[in-house]
Amino acid sequence: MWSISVIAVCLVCVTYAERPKAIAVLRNPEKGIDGTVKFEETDDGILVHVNITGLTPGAHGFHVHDKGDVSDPKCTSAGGHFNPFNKHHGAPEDEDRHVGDLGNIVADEQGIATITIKDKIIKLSGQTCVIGRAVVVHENPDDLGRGGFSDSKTTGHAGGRLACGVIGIV
Ligand SMILES: [Cu+2]
Repeated sequence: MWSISVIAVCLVCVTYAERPKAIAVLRNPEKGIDGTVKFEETDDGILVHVNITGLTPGAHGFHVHDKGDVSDPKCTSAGGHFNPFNKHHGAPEDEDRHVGDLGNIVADEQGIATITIKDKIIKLSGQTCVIGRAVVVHENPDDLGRGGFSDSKTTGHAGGRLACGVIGIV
């Protein structure tokens, strides 16, 4: 099942004439969260431009989850972290990490997170293509697998899901 869906998604990804770009729109009206996450391919990896408002100040776990199904308002339909190589959860710079492990975003006192992340593992084509999957922002900080909690090595103990959006082609 899994391999079929990856092939289907990534056939789409490799048909670009120019360098691919993608975007996810994250909205949770109930919590007043609104923002975008833009993906841009460069020679040096993928740039992930985050601009989200309405968060609580501080760090929030930030991942690409397996499924682009955001039908559940609580984002559970997005499944677990995108993890095609069946690794442990970790920090973005770790060898042992899920493909979707993008670490944390930090919101300022106004609840605004504006940050650009550079990542060399996620891609907009091929086996680690994230198009068609979902970006999820969590309630709590991601402990990057180091917190010693029962779920540190799977979810980073990042708690509930505040908002999610499907990654689509621009
Ligand atoms: Cu997550």
